[in-house]
Amino acid sequence: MKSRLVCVSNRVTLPRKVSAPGGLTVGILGALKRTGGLWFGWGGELTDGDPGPAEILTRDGIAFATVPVQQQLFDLYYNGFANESLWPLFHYMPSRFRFRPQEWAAYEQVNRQFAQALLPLLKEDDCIWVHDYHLIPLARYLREMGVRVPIGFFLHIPFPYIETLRVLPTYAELMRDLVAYDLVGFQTDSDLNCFLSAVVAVFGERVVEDHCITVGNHSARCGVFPIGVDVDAIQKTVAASQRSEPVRRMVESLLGRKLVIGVDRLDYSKGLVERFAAYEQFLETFPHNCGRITYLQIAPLSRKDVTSYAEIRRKLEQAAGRTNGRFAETDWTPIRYLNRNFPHDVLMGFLRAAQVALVTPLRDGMNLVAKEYLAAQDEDDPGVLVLSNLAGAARELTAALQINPYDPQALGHALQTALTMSLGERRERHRQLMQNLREHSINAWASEFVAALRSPISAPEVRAAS
Ligand code: ADQ
Repeated sequence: MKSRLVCVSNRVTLPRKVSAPGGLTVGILGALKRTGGLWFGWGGELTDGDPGPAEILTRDGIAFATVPVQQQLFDLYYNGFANESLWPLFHYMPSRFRFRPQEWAAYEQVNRQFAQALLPLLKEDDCIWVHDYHLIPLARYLREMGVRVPIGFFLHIPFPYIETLRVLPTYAELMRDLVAYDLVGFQTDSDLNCFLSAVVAVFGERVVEDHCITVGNHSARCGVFPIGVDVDAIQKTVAASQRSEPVRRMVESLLGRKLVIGVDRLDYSKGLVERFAAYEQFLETFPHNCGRITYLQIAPLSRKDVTSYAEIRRKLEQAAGRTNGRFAETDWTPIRYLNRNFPHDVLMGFLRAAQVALVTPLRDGMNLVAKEYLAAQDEDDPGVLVLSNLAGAARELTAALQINPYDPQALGHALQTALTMSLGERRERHRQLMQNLREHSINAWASEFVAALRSPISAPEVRAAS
């Protein structure tokens, strides 16, 4: 019998409680639905005292084990070190980066508490898969507590080049913690190469051989595991959701106008401010589109307690108000801007209805919305994806219309090209993109990572960086 899979992430999304959707939730649930197992992490509660043992709820073969985080640590750990130090730096935005030693200390302490709470739940032949930048030190603490089972780590966001990473005063400690894993996985070749640049800077060239890093008496492997989507499941969902009330109402409200869509968590890395500015410029440059297209931007609020997120929210409200004030007619609004979550099936129905998707992050580990949009299309009459060349997805989705998200003119021209593209070209691009999507599915992502983690060192299935 295969060993049990234990996934660990900062936040556990309990069944029927998807309030803050994100790519990580989609990925972990996708992996655990296939194999069953345990998902451990923060359940969303804060406590004044000791976090205590995990609470466990079992549904459909998955055990959800949640712990609270201490009130006085949460803000420092989550809003502070994770989202004001690591997130901006790993997204190559050092101007948004800040470092506070007490936040780093809280980050380490929460990781230690996670390890303590996970320890009693572990079985001898488990295999642990830790997700994302909130939990980099977890393996080290688990090892110190005597855990000997394989522990892997997957980074959902980009890994920066060493010269950017060096901005972080504790970068060497983070590198020490990363190489304490048995397997470290990245979204793209470029992230893996950046990681290796940091390994060499911290430990020297001699420690790396064939994507195996040996420090002291421990060896860690590293590889590329691009996350994907479940194409068949999305197509099934779309078929049903097209007839659903919210999707029908939205489509009817377009009155035959073409729909341009954006779906992103409200985050500065997603390039929304730049996208809104480019759309305003687009309406100026190509005025015949006025009254003929509707841009629907869905951007649920995230990380509300981080200052820079409040600032970007204000900027977007102003930009949407300005564009609508400037171009709207009594019977037409250029931008519909919504800060809401939608059930997954409704969202897929919206994506299907759009002739163009704008996915223009300033930096992104992968970007699942780009892939979901493609999977949701009608292959006989597919829409066009306008994609940032700074998203991890751009490495695979080369048949999308790729642009630099900082260049408003390029974005405007790509949007115009997308709106007027012939059916033949749309079909051909879509065909190529779908091939890619099927190759790098969510199933391939999870099964390849877990197989590599379970297999002994020098696993051939760990893909090398090119
Ligand atoms: P995110 O930054 O959250 O993920 P993304 O990959 O686009 O970004 O995933 C977002 C997910 O949330 C998608 O599945 C999307 O459908 C869903 N979603 C977004 N808005 C929604 C809404 N209003 N209602 C319902 N669902 C919504 C991080 C990294 C990415 C990486 C993923 C997965 O930042 O680069 O692709 O993890 O590894």
